[in-house]
Amino acid sequence: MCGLVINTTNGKIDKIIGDKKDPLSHGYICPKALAYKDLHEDSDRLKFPIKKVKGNWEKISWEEAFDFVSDRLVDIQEKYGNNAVGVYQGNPSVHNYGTLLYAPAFLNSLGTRNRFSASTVDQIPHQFAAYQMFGHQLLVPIPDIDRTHYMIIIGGNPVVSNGSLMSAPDVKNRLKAIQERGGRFIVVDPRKTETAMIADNHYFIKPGTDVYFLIGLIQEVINNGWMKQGHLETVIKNLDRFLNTIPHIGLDVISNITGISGLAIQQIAKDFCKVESAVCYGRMGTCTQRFGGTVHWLINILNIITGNMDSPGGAMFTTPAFDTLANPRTKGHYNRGQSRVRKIPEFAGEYPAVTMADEMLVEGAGQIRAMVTSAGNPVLSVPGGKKLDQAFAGLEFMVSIDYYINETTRYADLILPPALNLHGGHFDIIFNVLSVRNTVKYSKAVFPKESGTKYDWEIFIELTERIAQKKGKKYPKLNHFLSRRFGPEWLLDFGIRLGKYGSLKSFSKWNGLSLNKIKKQVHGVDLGPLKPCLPQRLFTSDKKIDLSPSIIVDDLTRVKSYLGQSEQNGDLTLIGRRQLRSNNSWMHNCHSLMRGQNRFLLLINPLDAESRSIREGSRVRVKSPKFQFVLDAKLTDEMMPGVISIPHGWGHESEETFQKIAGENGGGNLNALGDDKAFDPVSGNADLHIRNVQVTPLQ
Ligand SMILES: Nc1nc2c(c(=O)[nH]1)N[C@H]1C(S)=C(S)[C@@H](COP(=O)(O)OP(=O)(O)OC[C@H]3O[C@@H](n4cnc5c(=O)[nH]c(N)nc54)[C@H](O)[C@@H]3O)O[C@H]1N2
Ligand SMILES: Nc1nc2c(c(=O)[nH]1)N[C@H]1C(S)=C(S)[C@@H](COP(=O)(O)OP(=O)(O)OC[C@H]3O[C@@H](n4cnc5c(=O)[nH]c(N)nc54)[C@H](O)[C@@H]3O)O[C@H]1N2
Ligand SMILES: [Mo]
Repeated sequence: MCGLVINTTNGKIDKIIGDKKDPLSHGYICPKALAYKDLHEDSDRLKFPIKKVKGNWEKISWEEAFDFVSDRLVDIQEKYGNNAVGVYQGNPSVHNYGTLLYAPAFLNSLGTRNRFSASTVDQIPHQFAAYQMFGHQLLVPIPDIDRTHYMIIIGGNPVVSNGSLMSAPDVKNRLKAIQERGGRFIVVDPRKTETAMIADNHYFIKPGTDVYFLIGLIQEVINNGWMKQGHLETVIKNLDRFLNTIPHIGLDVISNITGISGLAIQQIAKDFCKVESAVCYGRMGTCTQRFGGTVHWLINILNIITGNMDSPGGAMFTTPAFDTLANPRTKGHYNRGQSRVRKIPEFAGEYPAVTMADEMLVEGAGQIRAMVTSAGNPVLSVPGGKKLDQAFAGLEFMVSIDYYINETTRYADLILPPALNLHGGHFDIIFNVLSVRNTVKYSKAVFPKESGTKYDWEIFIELTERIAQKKGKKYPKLNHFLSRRFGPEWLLDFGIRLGKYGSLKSFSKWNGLSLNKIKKQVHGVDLGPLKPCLPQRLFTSDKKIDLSPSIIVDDLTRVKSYLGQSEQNGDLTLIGRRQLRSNNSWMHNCHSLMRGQNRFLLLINPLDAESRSIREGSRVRVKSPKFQFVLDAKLTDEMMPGVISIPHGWGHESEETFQKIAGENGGGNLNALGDDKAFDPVSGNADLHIRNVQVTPLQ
């Protein structure tokens, strides 16, 4: 989302700098932006389709590739049924407007319910809570970081990530600005992160216990009579039901299970309620755990009952120029079916990624026999990496849309490489929904498409049409014409014109926004700070916020049942670590990101190290019931005792990956240590905490 100025000569990138005039990023950029030069020049990046023939990759033409893929997919569906083809869409799919606008038709043409994505190893709990409370999975509250006076950050490390579900370029200065205007922010995290380092306070919390911390805060608010709902008083429903069901847990019990003292909880609750505006924000750490869905419900509740929802300085909602929420298909639905093997309910048209391997491996009617992966690398990014290796290897057919051979796409029979987005336009459909300010920008292609490559949307169109045709379905002529002739931009333009600021919105807006008008403002258009918009923007049929959705309230029984259990003394819990010069499992082939010291290190508290005879720099073996590997240890007080950390996305151990630099910087697959049985049954999100881990020094 950061505005970039890219200087080029003769097809080469000379310099990449931040665009000072960008209304959101104001000149800020992160190392990933600079690495565009490496991506552009990378000779390992695929530029034509390849097919595996007797174990070797061979170049083939696009026409041949499209025919072959559509033949195989339709054959398999005819033989075993539509659900025999599964689809996994990875994270960059949501950064790619072509994919966002054209993949849905492709998925329709397949008609499979076996859909998976990186969302269920990431943010599904946010979407689940939003769907249950506000009626739309994408009506996710965004912290108004630029105006708040007090912020609780639970399980997020925005200084490294730049803010997630809170897109906030240069977040470090935005956080410092809270302090400069006399406010404060605190971090609750099992690691003293880069964000915690600059916070007013940091509290270690035992992984997976945030639900009790939040119950503690909410109890304090209620018991002290600090509840106030402001303009939402008439908009909420089932408050009494909530007050009757929220468990009463003593602060001493909460303190024992979370590791945060009762006094601290009392103080935080008081601080939160005694300022002009405050916001509680949870992110990856509060999602990728056993209580993700319930935690995100409680975070919303805390903001609502303290008058900090839909109000400046609290949690607010965006009103983007291209409003994807206006499309009824994006609303979401729940439990329209259950997964075949583990009977997990569908949410938003997909099943949890943690059950993808089961669906491929467990034999029987409805088993997945072929996979399509697009912009993803589940072998490294989803728990149970070794099981996924086995599952992908055993498929009858697999096709991947990706410009790299990675740890997942290496199992494909064919890889269809899209053009780099630098070689096409860029527009943030999703991230403008999740940003801390309403802005809009179209970034035009820096280079023309490289010869022989195709955009993601072109790949989707070709496959969609062929599959529809082979299944005897007519592809609508008008769609066909518009989609091919104008690409995704006609849909983009249409959406912008119909949107809040658009030229078709009303007669008085005749000079409103269109894609062309946005294109003319190369630095982007500022649409202003987030504005209160409830109840109008709610998607619930009664225009009320439900404070007690049954499906979540019922989970409180499970929450209470864990109170009696305590982790074994001396056990270690392994958590992941996101890195500034890395992007999940990829961009590890970029020289500019990989140079410097080894960053694939185990972080361990000196107390835990001492009891295991581990010293600074010791080579150690990390072992879980599922897998093991060896790496160097770093002793640091930044880890909570009992918790260790290894970055995710590594494990480029195979020579087969064909990414030279990534291969040289192998590391180990954190998610192979993890168990695909660990997940949050409410939202379906993966629980990425790896328990019962042993760490031993090598002799
Ligand atoms: N243990 C642990 N596991 C995690 C996480 C964690 O914190 N800890 N984080 C989770 C999170 S938040 C996420 S989002 C997932 C990510 O998991 P995935 O989405 O499965 O994997 P990525 O590493 O993002 O892989 C992206 C792939 O997309 C390709 N790609 C990039 N741009 C494009 C494009 O425009 N088009 C196409 N077709 N391909 C493209 C890249 O070459 C790369 O191969 O990992 C999750 N896994
Ligand atoms: N440079 C860079 N930027 C990125 C990415 C990247 O890979 N590199 N990835 C992008 C993506 S796809 C995403 S989703 C975002 C994620 O953005 P963030 O959520 O801000 O980033 P994380 O580092 O995953 O933060 C999760 C934090 O939760 C903590 N944690 C783990 N378990 C628990 C727990 O049980 N309770 C609590 N309270 N905390 C816990 C971890 O220690 C960690 O500090 O970042 C995006 N930005
Ligand atoms: Mo993510």
